[in-house]
Amino acid sequence: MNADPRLTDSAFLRAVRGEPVPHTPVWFMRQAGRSLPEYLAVREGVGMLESCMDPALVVEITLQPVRRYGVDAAIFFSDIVLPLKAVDVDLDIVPGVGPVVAHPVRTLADVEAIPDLTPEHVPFITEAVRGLVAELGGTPLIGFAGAPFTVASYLVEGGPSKEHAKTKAMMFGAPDVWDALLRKIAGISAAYLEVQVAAGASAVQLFDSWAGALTPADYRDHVMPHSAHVLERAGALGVPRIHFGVGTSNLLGLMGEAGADVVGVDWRTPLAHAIPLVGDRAVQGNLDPTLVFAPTEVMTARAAEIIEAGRAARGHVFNLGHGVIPSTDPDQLKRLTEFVQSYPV
Ligand code: 1CP
Repeated sequence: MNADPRLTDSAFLRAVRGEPVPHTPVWFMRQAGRSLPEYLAVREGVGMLESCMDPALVVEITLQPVRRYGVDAAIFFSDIVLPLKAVDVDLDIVPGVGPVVAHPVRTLADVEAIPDLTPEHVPFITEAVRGLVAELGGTPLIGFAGAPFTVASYLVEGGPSKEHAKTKAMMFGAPDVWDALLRKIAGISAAYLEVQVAAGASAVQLFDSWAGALTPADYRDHVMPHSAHVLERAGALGVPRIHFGVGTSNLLGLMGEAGADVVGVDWRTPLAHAIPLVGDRAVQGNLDPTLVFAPTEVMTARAAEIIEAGRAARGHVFNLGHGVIPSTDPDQLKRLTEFVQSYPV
């Protein structure tokens, strides 16, 4: 692990450990993908899941934003539902919609029918990560997985959802099924991260994108122990763990306590508010992704405020407050990267 000394000493890993940095490291959630013309070109006629299972394509797509922007970390090109597909859950990622599950999970028997994930289910992931680490040299690769609540939402609803009503109905009304489901997903997500780290990923991010739908008490009682299990298994491998969700200002303390080294903050919560809540941990974020559509000087003025606020944290990794919006102008992200990397530390 971390064989290349440039990795250990990279701005990203230094910030994550709370050490002095040469510049504030920056990467963007969903940097690989829809906003890049070179992405659309290589994806032409290839389905999303098919792309994720093609190591050469995964290497190329993951590297595209690193080449174009010179960001301080790469995020592995995959999806949070890919490990479910790998264990043969009948699902697809439908263009313009997202993950769609053919037979939503409702009963204990449905949960028990989902196999656990072993490395043999995902040889293409091992191959892609190894290939990437060789190409990336001193740029760290962030592996990722979906957190149990967010992945459960797709499995129970059958697709994207705003209210997560069926999911929460199971959580409130069928606690035994819920517990079994979250335990199952936690095992799959942890095993998926273990494969990525074993193949050379330098850090991991656990995406609990939809956890903001929960009250702190419900998160603590019904979700947090399962996310903590995933983070604990990743931590046992010696890599830093980033824990991110959207609309989680009421959960930031718990998301840190779940076992994160870095807490991702969405754009709605000012870093000055978030930092005292996460304790002695680094933060990641949190420019409003729509600010890249503003004039460059408006965008960079906001970025400067965020870097200044980040000084109060143990460490700060600059990012957007959620994923890159598909219609984003790549040139504007390039200017943002250069601005952050040249801003005095
Ligand atoms: O930089 C990258 O693009 C890295 C790869 C990546 C990541 C980290 C993709 C590719 N998906 C994800 C994670 C992911 N997938 C999350 C967590 C991050 C977040 O909150 O944005 C979630 C919730 C998903 C589920 C998902 N997959 C959605 C959201 C649907 C909804 O509920 O609103 C969508 C649209 C997808 C499809 C998808 N995943 C990734 C891409 C590039 C796409 C678009 C499909 C395509 O290009 O055909």
